Amino acid sequence: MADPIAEAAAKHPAPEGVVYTYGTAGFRTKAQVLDSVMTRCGLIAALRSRLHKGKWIGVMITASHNPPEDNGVKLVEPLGNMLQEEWEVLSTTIANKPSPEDVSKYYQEIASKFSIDLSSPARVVVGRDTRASGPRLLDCVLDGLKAAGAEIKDCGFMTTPQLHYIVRSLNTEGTPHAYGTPTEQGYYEKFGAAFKAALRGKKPSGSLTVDCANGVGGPKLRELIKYLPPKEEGLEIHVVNENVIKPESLNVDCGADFVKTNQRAPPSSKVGPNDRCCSLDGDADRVVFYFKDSNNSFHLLDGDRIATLVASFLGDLVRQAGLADSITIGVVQTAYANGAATQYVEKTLKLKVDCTPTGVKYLHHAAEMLSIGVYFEANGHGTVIFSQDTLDSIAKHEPSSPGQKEALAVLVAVINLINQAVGDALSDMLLVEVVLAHKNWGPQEWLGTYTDLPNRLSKVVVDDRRKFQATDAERRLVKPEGIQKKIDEEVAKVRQGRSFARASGTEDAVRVYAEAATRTEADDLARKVSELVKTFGGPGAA
Ligand code: 16G
Ligand code: MG
Repeated sequence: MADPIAEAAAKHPAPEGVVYTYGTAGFRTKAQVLDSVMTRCGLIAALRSRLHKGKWIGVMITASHNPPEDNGVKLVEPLGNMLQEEWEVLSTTIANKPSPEDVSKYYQEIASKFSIDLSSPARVVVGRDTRASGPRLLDCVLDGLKAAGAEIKDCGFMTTPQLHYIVRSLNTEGTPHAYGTPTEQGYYEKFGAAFKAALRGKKPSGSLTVDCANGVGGPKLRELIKYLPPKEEGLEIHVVNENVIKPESLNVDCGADFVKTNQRAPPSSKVGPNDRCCSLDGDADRVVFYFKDSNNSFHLLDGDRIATLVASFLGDLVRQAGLADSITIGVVQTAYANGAATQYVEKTLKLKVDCTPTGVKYLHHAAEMLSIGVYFEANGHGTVIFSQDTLDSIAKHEPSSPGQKEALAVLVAVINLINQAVGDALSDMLLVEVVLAHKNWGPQEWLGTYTDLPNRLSKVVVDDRRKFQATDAERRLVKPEGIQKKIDEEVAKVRQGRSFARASGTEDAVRVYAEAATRTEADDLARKVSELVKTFGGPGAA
């Protein structure tokens, strides 16, 4: 008897000798070795949907900020969050099955383990970024989905957050928690209207130049602009690096990762002093801001800055609306957050800070425990989530003065402007603009809230990064034995020192972060800790 699962797997055989891992943000590697993985992810998505009683599951084909020749795939849960960890393991296992028959057998095993009825409906929605390998890899996913008998919605080009939005909207349609109209147009309508409402007639000063990394964010931002107030009343946006016709230019000398890593504007950037700029990454789920001052010095306003700006604004709104007794705000960061940002949140804003391991899913999860959880990685991934209790308190709150009423109106509009399904560069960008407009701030005032400690991020290539095992939200190493004590000794030698080393989740390397009171001390500390990592991770080291 024909076995459609094995047939689909046979159509896209696994290359020999490649080991795949569903990492921090899905499978991600050279596009040429991903065909088999795509088909198998299609199978997993169909199973996952059936386990969720036919709810829509998302499949996003993207490699985010990686070079143009890479690609990847990640799965999206019904409410728009990242795939549950147990299923990351199942995905890794099926991706590494050698033969089509093994794939089919494992597919059946998952079905019986979770009592999944393979004849029940499965629904999967697929999106992709603008990479040249996208169409071929999409076909591979579709072959998997068809073999599994899933209903398919192909959204074509999408930013990652747009796909998350559509998944969540499809699954909440017609319920009291309906997220939005489950179409791309619905996305623009929702966020465009919320931006206008949140501005409440305030006009952002100057203009904003948006570097779209030559990725999918470019055409999608062009579309979104049509739904924003005209520039005379609202925000004047200049779109740059939007060449999606030339996929080999994706993320090259532009985009959020370039700006954050090199601490400078893209070479193509032609803006004047104090002009606000921001850069998206290749799938537009990450954004950083920056500007040059009148001395032509570059200043980065990264994820830490977005978190502090937004947390302070939300704190003010909650207080002004008379809701401070029932709602508390917390900020979630990773160890990469600058020590000065953490201190500013704790001491100046007087808000609680949680620290989690690197990766959006960890921050998102921690933020879900808070009534208002503001989470951002320094690299610009992040959003704000509001608990159901918080949303209910806001909905039923009766303002007792015109001031309270106004603050409440802004708060409600801001909630609609935030993509709670996942961090969204376009929605985060509009949110920042709203806050700056309300505070009547330019980038200088924003930068002036606190002074970053000088810091250095280095990468050390080691024989086996798995030797490096971290604890305490990746702030300390438990393995290799003895290394942490040596790191502590180096940290103690510099003023305001802090340093940690962790194995990358996306590359075969160990990353070292160091900060200190001065640039020289920070650089020195990074160098010393990198040397320790080399010694402890070198050939023959335990
Ligand atoms: C992935 C993660 C990002 C994290 C980065 C760390 C998502 C969507 N993306 O890009 O959050 O900052 O990996 O990379 O979770 P690293 O482990 O190589 O340092
Ligand atoms: Mg990305």
